[in-house]
Amino acid sequence: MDSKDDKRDVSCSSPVCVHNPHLDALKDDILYHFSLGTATHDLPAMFGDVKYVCVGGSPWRMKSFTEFIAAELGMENPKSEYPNICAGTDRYAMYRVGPVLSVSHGMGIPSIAIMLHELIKLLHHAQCKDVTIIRIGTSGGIGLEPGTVVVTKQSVDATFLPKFEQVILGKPVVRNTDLDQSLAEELLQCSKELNQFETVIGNTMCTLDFYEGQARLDGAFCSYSEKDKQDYLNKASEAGVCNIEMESSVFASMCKLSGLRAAVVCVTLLDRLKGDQLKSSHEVLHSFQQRPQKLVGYFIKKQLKAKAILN
Ligand code: R2B
Ligand code: URA
Repeated sequence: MDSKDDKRDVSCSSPVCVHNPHLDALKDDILYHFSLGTATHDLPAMFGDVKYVCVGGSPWRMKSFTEFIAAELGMENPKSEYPNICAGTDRYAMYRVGPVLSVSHGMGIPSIAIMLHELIKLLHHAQCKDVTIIRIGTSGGIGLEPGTVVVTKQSVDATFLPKFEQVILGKPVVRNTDLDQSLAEELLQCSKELNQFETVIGNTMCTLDFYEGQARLDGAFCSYSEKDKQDYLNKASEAGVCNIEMESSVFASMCKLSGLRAAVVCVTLLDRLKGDQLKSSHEVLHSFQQRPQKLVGYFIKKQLKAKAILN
């Protein structure tokens, strides 16, 4: 099967672009996995002033991110209650404080892709402008001290190429996985100012699986040797790969198509050159997972201060 490059013109009149002529014919666009819709909810009133969207795998983590951001921005509500906007479904969770929306996406490309289709339509219907979107997550590092934060330069596939392949009507379509380089640099600068943990900019490999897909030796099945694994991870490292996770490629490609300024910020939980199993204590893993939140919290606060929205 030949693959085709998706070189469509991404310019469009809306600040958050959808490229789908069929949408105009829908009387009610039902965002099924959010339990929201254009006929049942006033999306511009609910979301029109959102400026930052942070997405991450776990619903619990995205709620705690909202609580953290509320405290950072001095926008805590007196009861400290942040209702799940998607309470009508258990597929994804969504929280909001001030201009910051926080949404969970589950694990893997299919799960985040479904969420992003509906999130991009939500931002489009709500007529949001100047939105920055950041994925905060976890990853396996290559040759980095565990706890290092990686801001993704390029998301690459399992052959180390910066592309995402989507099968459409039975044919593979190749999409670009470029992320916003100036945003990555701004985040790196924020980490220097925060001065609490090591942060690097590097390539992130996005895989379809946590075990065989990431060259682990501890899955239910494994047909390769320790040396095969080390050779593969060393090749990844030579290609500039600093960490491995499971969502960045489709995230980058969909954000690029919709014209969203996007970044991926993941902490490394272990060094994959030294092992496969996550042996650190719950406390250590928990504190590592807070690092992307802290960095993005600092970034948002700095930006809002510069725009004189905060004192
Ligand atoms: C990082 O962690 C998850 C797997 O444990 C996956 O969602 C990812 O990208
Ligand atoms: N998430 C991954 O996808 N891989 C790891 O090794 C750790 C977290």
